[in-house]
Amino acid sequence: MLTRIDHIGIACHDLDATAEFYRATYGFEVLHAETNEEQGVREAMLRINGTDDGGATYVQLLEPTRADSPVGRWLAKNGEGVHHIAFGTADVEGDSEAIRAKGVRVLYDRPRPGTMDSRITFLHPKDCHGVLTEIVTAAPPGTPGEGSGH
Ligand code: V0V
Ligand code: CO
Repeated sequence: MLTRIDHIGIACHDLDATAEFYRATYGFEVLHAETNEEQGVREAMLRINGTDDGGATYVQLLEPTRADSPVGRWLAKNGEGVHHIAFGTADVEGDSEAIRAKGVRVLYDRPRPGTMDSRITFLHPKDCHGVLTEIVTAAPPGTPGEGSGH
């Protein structure tokens, strides 16, 4: 069951400058930053609020590490802006298989590593009324990447 918005993914040219905008303008601090070579992104997670199920909601800032990557291609075509929305669930495998059974293209056979030790998959934007949609299960509480934040 999808229980919350986990994050809004925002594509940017300069991660540090964009994170500074979010800090100076809204007071949102970077909780965590990492590079995901498989996805071709440097990313920063800004924790906005906690949620009823113990997870949290973030803004995820994404800077491409190479032009030939989903975010690199998207930025070249569209410029900076909202790139994807991610819904949180305790069961990314089960929920994404149930969504696949409804005829929506799920991009991965098995969830792949996401930020903060989460597990993620994506739904094709052309099957979701133009929205690239991510399904994410946060790392369990008590592990270094737990979704509840600190
Ligand atoms: C592409 N399209 C989009 C889109 N990206 N529409 C809405 N939102 C987006 N973000 C449209 C595009 O305009 C084209 O439409 C069509 O889809 C095919 O796009 P393309 O230019 O050929 O782009 P590709 O080759 O990049 O393929 C698109 C997909 C790709 C969605 C398959 O971006 C992908 O695999 N995305 C999933 C992985 C990802 O996005 N990773 C970065 C975030 P027209 O022009 O034909 O009408 S990583 C992340 O979030 C992490 C690690 C996390 O922890 O959360
Ligand atoms: Co994401």
